[in-house]
Amino acid sequence: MSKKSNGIAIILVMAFATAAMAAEKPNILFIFSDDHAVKSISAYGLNEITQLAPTPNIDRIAEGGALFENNFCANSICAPSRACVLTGKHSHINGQRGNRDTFDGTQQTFPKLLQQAGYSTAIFGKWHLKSDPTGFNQWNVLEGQGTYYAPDFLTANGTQETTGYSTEIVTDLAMDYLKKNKDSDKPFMVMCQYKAPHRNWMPAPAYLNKFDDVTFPEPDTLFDDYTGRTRSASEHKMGIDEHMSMFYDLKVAEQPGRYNKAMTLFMKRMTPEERTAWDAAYDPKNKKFIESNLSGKALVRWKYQRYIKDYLRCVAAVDDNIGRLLDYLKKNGLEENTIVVYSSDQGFYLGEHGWFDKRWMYEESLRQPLAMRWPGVINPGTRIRQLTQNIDIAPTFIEAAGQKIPEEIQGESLLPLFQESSPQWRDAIYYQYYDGGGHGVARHYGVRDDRYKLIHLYDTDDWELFDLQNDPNEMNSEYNNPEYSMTVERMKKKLAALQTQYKTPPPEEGK
Ligand SMILES: [Ca+2]
Repeated sequence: MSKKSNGIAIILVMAFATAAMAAEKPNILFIFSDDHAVKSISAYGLNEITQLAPTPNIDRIAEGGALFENNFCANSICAPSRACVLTGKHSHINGQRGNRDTFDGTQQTFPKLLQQAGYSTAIFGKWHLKSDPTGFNQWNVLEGQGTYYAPDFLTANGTQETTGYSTEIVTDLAMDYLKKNKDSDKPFMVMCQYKAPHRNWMPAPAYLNKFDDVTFPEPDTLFDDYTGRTRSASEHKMGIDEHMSMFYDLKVAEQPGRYNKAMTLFMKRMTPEERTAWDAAYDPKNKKFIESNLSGKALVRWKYQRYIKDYLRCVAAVDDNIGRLLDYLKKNGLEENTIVVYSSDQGFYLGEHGWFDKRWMYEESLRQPLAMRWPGVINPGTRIRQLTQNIDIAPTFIEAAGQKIPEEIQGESLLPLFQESSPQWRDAIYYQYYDGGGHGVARHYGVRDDRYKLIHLYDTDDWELFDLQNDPNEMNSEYNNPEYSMTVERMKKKLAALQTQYKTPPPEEGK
């Protein structure tokens, strides 16, 4: 089939789909977590983590629709990624370059366009954009990063205090909204945005002893020595070995000189019953740890186990609560006409390169999970291999709602990817991280295609090139390898073309 006739076929299929959509606009349930690494989602495959800690409910979304195998964020940090999702634009255009910026809520966003299309819109949970949410009929958002226990919510009517566990409360708020709108003629668009599994990984009471009898295999690069790359990786401040706090991150009770104010305040938010459950779970494990007097690699290994287990305990609660939402849709006849999306703001290091946290353009933090179920439009079991990005979510929802995608949106609607024949699609994605200094990560931008990744650490003018096919763990930059000189040249051209396309300012004008 020629490209032209292929295009016509897609347009015809889309025309039918659009006609069907116009008759009844789909509801949208957008479930979004924080820092959830692709590697810990079993829909992406069984590995050393998911075989011990599967995510059956996220998998339900993927199996009932599409799993995006190559989905990426545009800027791997919380607030910027959220702004990319809302606007469909890169950080330098939407203005949210780092976590310290305040989101300009007067700009165009997909929730505003959906409201104009007749949707009832709401957001519950983590917002993290400082300004009040705009474009929502209801918003109950966590104050700043929010807390795992007894989180305070900001609303249009002031602060709402709660007791209980964040993931469960956010789910309850979303379900209350769905129940309240049950008899409404309007389609809904609900954003259910969990704090979990963000640092400092505090599990819910029922999950405190989950994985106690399990030892998770360590990633191959837990003891990375950072040779093979530019100086920047070695200048990190996100090591499990040195940069995790014993009390705040690892829940070993406070010791003299190890006081952590934030963790103490988090603990004070627990009810007496929650605190009792917490101490009953951690005290015996901590006692055993202190008595073992570990040091060196053995200590790093212990920290890794404590970290990965707490992270996965938080993920397990997210997955269970997604199950509650999916069951509600099914029970109330909403399954057929609701688009359900699961995603997270970026990926995360689960011990790879010895790290926790995100920010880098390396795979673990660049990859962003994305699964989308839409019965009748997306065939169950669909696998999308094209390079997609968080800026594609807004135009997808706008098109699904039967609206015209504004010209200035930089992402692409994902809808053409659901057709059987391959549509024309981007062959590379652009990335830029502006929030220099946090966790020792230097500012950088880069380009990734289906095999290579070129990174420019522009403050020191260091370049890295990775061949993801031969070096999936990104341990050796090939930038100075003469065998890759043609590839470097080609990727630099691609980078320049994307910077022109996305109107990126010269780096010195960035923040
Ligand atoms: Ca995040």
